[in-house]
Amino acid sequence: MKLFYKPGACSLASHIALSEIGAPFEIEAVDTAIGRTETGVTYRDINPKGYVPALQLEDGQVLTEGPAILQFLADGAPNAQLAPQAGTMARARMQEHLTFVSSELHKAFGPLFREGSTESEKTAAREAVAVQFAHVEAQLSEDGGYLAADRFTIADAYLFVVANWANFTGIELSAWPRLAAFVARVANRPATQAALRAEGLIQ
Ligand SMILES: N[C@@H](CCC(=O)N[C@@H](CS)C(=O)NCC(=O)O)C(=O)O
Repeated sequence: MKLFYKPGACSLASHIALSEIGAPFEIEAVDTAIGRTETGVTYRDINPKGYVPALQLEDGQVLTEGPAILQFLADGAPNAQLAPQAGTMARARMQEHLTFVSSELHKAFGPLFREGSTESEKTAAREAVAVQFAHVEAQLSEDGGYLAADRFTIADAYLFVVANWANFTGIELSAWPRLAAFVARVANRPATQAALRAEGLIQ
């Protein structure tokens, strides 16, 4: 399968999941501004919505929307234990986290990346992110671990990617010490390091 991605974007969560699973996969970078992939393909022919991530399967089908891709990957590789079994309360909790990161946290960052946002829009966005970070801080335990206590899941991969955007948008992550420690913990996982390296974000 092939993941269409943009370095450091939300597609990095799917890249981390693929890396955690460890089966062979391909990646292809997308310049969403011009709508082309690194091999010159018109990206809207792959994902008409124009954004990343998109996952192209061996049979040609394309799956979009990060949380759907993450769950598809986790369910297809049960040995990697990246998601609790479907139908369990633990799975519902993990979906609760995924949905929160997607619809509340990820979207709160929007004006900080959007070209043409005014300073007051950016200030309001930083305040909105801070409100959501406070919720996450309250979820994380004092002594380390992940959203679902001691087991890393795809929700942690997504939270890591989005929380790490603080470092590029003028938000001081140290204001939320458990979250800052969480970001450092996930960053140090070998699979995360491999994905960051493959996207050219670290050496
Ligand atoms: N609903 C989509 C949103 C994906 C999304 O926001 N992708 C961003 C990067 S994080 C993107 O490709 N934006 C277009 C651009 O940056 O030009 C999902 O959850 O996968």
